[in-house]
Amino acid sequence: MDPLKQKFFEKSTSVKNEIKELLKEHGDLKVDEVNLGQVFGGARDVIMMFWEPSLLDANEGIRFMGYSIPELREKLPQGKGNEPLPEGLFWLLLTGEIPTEENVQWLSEQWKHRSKVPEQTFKVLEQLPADTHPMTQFIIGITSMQSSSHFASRYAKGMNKLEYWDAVYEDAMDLIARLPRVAAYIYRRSFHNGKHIQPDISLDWGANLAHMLGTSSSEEFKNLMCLYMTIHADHEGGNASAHTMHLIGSTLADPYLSFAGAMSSLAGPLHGLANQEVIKWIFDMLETLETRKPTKEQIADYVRSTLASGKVIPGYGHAVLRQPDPRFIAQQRFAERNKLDDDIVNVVWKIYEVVPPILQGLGKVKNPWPNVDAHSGSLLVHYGMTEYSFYTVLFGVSRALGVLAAQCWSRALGMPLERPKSVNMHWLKEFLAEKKEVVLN
Ligand code: CMX
Repeated sequence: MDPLKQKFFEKSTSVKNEIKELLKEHGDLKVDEVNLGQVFGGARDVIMMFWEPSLLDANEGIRFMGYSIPELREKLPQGKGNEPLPEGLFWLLLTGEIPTEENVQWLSEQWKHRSKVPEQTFKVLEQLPADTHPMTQFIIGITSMQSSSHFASRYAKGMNKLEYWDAVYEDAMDLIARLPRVAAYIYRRSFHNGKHIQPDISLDWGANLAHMLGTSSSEEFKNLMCLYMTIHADHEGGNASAHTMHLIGSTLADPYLSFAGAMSSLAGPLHGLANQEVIKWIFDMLETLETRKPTKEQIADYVRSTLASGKVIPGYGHAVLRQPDPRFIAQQRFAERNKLDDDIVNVVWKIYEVVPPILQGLGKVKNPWPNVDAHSGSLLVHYGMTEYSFYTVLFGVSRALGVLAAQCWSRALGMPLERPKSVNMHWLKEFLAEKKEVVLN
């Protein structure tokens, strides 16, 4: 057994035993109550899922296995620059331990060995018009690799359920290893006339992705990709892409199919597609205002006109967070540390000063602060990637780390088919009538 698999097996077995004991003693303990507002309101805050790799606090932001983003930027092994290596994050999500330099090097090598993308994937992608949305191409690319799923083939041969986690682990490692090449291939065929850049096996996973994208050969861009891939990886289990992954995986559909579903969720503008919407909105604003250096007053007017036309301000608000997103702040720190004097980055920072009070003034927005998507596009533009319809693919490559680690956990812990309850109008009316009777009596 490889060292990461061995460590994950030990860790997940101990958590599994803990859960068994916990359920034996406290299985009936109430952890939550659901009100009618939540039934109709997208199940906000309802506790109904176990997701070991990360936990989101409304004020503090995300913690990966207990570590905040600033802590991870300090503690995880770094590449050539001073940003954490995504390999280290994946190791942490499976084991709960900060890896050593040796551990991440081993993982980097593993992913290189597993990175060959099946020929059929390129052939399938080539059948699509080059202007097909990159997320559509990404989802098709992922499903085209499904025939190499260890889980699917071992299941078909009658795999013992105690081995599910092992097969998911193998698929997770293969998929993560291949995704940078698939993503870069889509980018180059869509926006660079199919002039592809071959992988550089001397580079780590994130740097190699930067290299294959080819918009900037700078070390800074490679560092940015390492940071980007680390901070977008996971955001506990209830967000749409993670939850979709969890739900599909619970049917024992293999990781390729589950991940393709997760990416369909990520492609919605209220979720991951917001990163493209932010830059599109900024570009439209600058074109309308005929300047690359708008004043705060000009931005405020544009924000108000967006709201007046019944649209949201992309990159602002969150279903859980109630403070500026630490992932936004991490990107701001990156720009400051690298002294990026960039018009679009400066516009993003000005928007950050202007938007929160306006959203607060509406009196209904629960979180007026920026989320991760408010900043990411401006950094990509700085390093030459202006084709914003591609941005969500990058989010997706990163999100693979979190949701695939979580799927290893789900199968190791023997999580069952997910099946919450829904109700209809007839049920609600009867329920309310019964309640009224109880109150009157
Ligand atoms: N601009 C304008 N109005 C907003 C808003 C924004 N950025 N954020 C929330 N609101 C509005 C909602 O549309 C809602 O209005 P109605 O009652 O008229 O329908 C009201 O404020 C209350 O919403 P909320 O409880 O504060 O927020 P939700 O939990 O319902 O939604 C989110 C969260 C992210 C979908 C929402 O804030 C939004 O649409 N933001 C813009 C899109 C975005 O940036 N998405 C990315 C999120 C991060 C990610 O997943 O990548």
